[in-house]
Amino acid sequence: MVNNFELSSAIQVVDSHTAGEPTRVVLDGGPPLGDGPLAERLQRFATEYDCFRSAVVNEPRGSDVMVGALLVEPHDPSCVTGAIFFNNVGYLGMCGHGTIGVVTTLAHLGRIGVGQHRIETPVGVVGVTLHEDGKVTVENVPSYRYKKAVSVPVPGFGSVAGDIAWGGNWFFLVNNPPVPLTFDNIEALTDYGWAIRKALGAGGITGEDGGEIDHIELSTASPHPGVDSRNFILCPGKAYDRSPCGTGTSAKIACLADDSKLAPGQTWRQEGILGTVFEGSYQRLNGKVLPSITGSAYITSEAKLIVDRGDPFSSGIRA
Ligand code: PYC
Repeated sequence: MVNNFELSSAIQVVDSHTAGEPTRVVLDGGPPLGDGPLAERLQRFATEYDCFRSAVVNEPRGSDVMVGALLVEPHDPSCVTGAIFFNNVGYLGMCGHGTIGVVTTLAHLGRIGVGQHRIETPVGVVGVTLHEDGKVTVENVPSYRYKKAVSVPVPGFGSVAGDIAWGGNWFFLVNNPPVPLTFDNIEALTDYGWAIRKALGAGGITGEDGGEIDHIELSTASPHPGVDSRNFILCPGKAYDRSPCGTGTSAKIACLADDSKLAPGQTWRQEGILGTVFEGSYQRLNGKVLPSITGSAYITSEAKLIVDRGDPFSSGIRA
C-alpha cells in the first residue's frame, strides 16, 4: 500500500447504526479520488490512500465492526451520491446496512426527502426509498446463486456444504451449522466461520469472477414467530455483522428463489444474531433476482475526526 497522502486534519463524519451495525459516513476530508466509474475510484482508494480507510474505521477512532462510507460525486448523474464502503481490513462492493445508514444520514442532513433516490456503488447503482416512517428500502444490485452445495473440508469440523452466492459481496451460505446461533455462542460461531473462510481460501474456492468469498453466512430457523430465519454473518475482518446483513440477505434470497422456496414479491423476514430484522423480497431479472431489503438506521453522532500529525496512530492501528 502506498500511504503518501497527507490526511486531512479534519474529517467530517456522521455515525449511525442500522439494526445494531455501525456506519460512519464521511462527508468531507476524503482523499482526492478524481472522477470516473466508482470501481476505478475504489482501486485508487485502495492502492494510494488506504491510510485514510484505516484512519477512519480502525482504532483508536473506530473499531473492528465499524463500516465506513465515503461519499463521492456520482459518475451517473441520476444518482444523489456515490458511496464507497470500507471496513477494518479493506473495501466492500456494496453494503446493505451501510446504504440504509447513508440514506438516513442524508435525510438527517436535509439533503434528501421521503421518496425514491439512486445511489452509485462500485458494483452498480442501487435504488433506495426513504419511507414516511424513516424506514429505508434498498433495491440491491442483481443477485444470484453461483454454485449449490459445495463441499469444503474444514480442519476441525469435517466436510461442510454450502452455497456460493452474490448479493453485492460474495457469500458462502451454510444452513443449520453445528454451533447453535445464539448470542452466547458468538466466539464459537466466529471460530467456525473463520475456519470455513480459511478452508475456502486454501481450496481456491472463489466467486464466479475469481472474487474472494469473504463473507460467511450461517443460517437456522428463528425461534421468533413471524421471522423466517436467523443468521450469523462473519465479515471479512473477522467481526460479525450486528445486523441481518443487507447483501447477505440478498444472497440468501437468491438461493431461496433458486430452490423455489420464495416466490417473487413474497416477504422474507431475516433476523440477525442480535434479533434485529430486515424484510426482503425480490423480483426476477434476466435469470437473477433483484432483491429489496428494508430496515431502519439511527443517527448516533455528528463528529469531526482530528488527525494530529504527531500522533503515532494518526492513520489507525492495523496489522
Ligand atoms: O449489510 O450488506 C451489509 C453488510 C456487509 C457487511 C456488513 N454489513
